[in-house]
Amino acid sequence: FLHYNAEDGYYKTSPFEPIKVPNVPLHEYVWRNFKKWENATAAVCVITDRQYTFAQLRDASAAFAVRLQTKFKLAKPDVLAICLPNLPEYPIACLGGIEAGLAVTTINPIYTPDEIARQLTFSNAKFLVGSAQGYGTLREACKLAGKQLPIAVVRCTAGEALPEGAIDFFEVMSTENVRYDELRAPKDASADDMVFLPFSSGTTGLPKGVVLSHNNISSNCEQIQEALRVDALEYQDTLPAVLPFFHIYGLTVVMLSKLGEGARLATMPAFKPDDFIKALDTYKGSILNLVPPIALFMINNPKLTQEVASNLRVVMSGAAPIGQHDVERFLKKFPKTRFMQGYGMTEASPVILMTPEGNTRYASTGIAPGSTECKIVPLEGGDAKGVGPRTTGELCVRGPQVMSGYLNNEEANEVTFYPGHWLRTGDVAFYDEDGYFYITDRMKELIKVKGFQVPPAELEAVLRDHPKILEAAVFGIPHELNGEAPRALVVLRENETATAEEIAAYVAERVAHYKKLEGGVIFVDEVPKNPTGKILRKDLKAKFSD
Ligand code: 4UW
Repeated sequence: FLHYNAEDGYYKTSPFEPIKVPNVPLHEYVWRNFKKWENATAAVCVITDRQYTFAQLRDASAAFAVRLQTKFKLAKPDVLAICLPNLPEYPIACLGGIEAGLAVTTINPIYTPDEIARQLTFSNAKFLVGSAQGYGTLREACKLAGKQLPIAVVRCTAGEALPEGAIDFFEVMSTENVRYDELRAPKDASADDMVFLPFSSGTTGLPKGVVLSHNNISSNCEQIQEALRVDALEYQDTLPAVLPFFHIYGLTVVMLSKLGEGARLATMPAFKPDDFIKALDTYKGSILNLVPPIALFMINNPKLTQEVASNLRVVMSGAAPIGQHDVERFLKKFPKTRFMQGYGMTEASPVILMTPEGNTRYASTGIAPGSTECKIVPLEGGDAKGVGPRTTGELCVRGPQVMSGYLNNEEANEVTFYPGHWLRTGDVAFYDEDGYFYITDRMKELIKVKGFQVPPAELEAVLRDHPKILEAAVFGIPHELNGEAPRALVVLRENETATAEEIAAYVAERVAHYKKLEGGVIFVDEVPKNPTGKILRKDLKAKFSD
């Protein structure tokens, strides 16, 4: 599967069959086989046991879609924002918005009002779905963004009151008195229209809107299924859904691809050891998508025995590197599971590589799924031609899952793609003679904490707003459990003094907690830069990581 041509140099294609691009609206794709399992449970809350069958989930989504159109007068190209923890209602909000013809932007529910406001502004969202608990934060965010959005809230427990001014989500998804025949597909709808607008910092700078189409996401679901083979009718798979749905990994790989195959989602609003164990034990979790810190938790927690996890047949890790040694320890403790690794990024819907069945190369993140092409380009770029096996360079990818580009950002698109719509991942990798890829480093400035994106530019902007700070540079240092931790170099203004604790606390107040300067603050006289004023992050890492 290694090819060569004059334009691309060496590139790898997939050993899997090419996938058929579904070319239908995403909600139709997800529900395409739902008749086979309509009375099975589609989503259940591990905390409250509140649950929906596939038929209930589909009907509630359609009801929500009708009300978005008729009551709230929303239509393509409006954007729906969802700022929810993992709840069984999440897919209702998401697929309902899509069925109404809207694009969906998903927001991290632990964001600060400032962070939420920024995404509301960038995405130009017209309607917001949140939780009753988060309502105050959402109101504040709307105020900061200068928007008066309708906010529908999910009440997670029976006793929870509806906050004043909020719309009851249970009412807008109610199937009572709904006129489904009033639902209108957008006139000029195409499966190449934007369906999701998640945010990613890509190779550099602040978060940017990633335009993902119906076909991008449904193609990726097809690619995942080809390698993973969920079979609801044979295995009645349950997926403990602990990875957040707002992140592309949870959204596509966990929520949409699994609902489309008839698996049951056991949702958890946050990672809590006891709930997680309950999802495996009581709810019989059989397929589990996780990030490396959760794999470490499973290895080290004595309560989590092979017996508790006796239904677990597949485990898939991704979003950050996992050590070969940890995979081996995992398999020693859970020998009956198939351990897979996946690699991807928001800009590719996200899956780019997956380890196939029977894989024992645990240091590898796998091979290209169906219809995906990969090449390794020398780090200095040059004419962007791919190199042969066992040579490291930047991994570039092409396929039906790759975004069309960042929203309204030609400048970023220009540097993110090589000619021929090859997406530059910003990751350093090589492949072996059999086409297995190995991620060895990250050349982009992004920091990943527990698999979440922490863009240094965002923290640098927060630091620069501090009255005592003249300049700042942020980079990642290795962290045993979380993978990486952000560390800041800070130059104070003349005659100012400050302590590291004071600066770290200032940042902590203004960002979601995983973005905190866990790696510490170092005061310096100047930040090392190249002649054009660009921060030399590689040098910072080398010089200030100890
Ligand atoms: N090893 C090393 C990995 C790996 C990795 C990602 O936040 P984003 O944009 O996106 C993600 C997507 C995670 C994901 C996708 C598909 C999949 O199958 C799976 O696991 C089962 C996980 O996190 O961050 C993208 C960046 O995260 C790093 C890498 O730097 C990439 O560019 N990354 N997966 N297995 N590093």
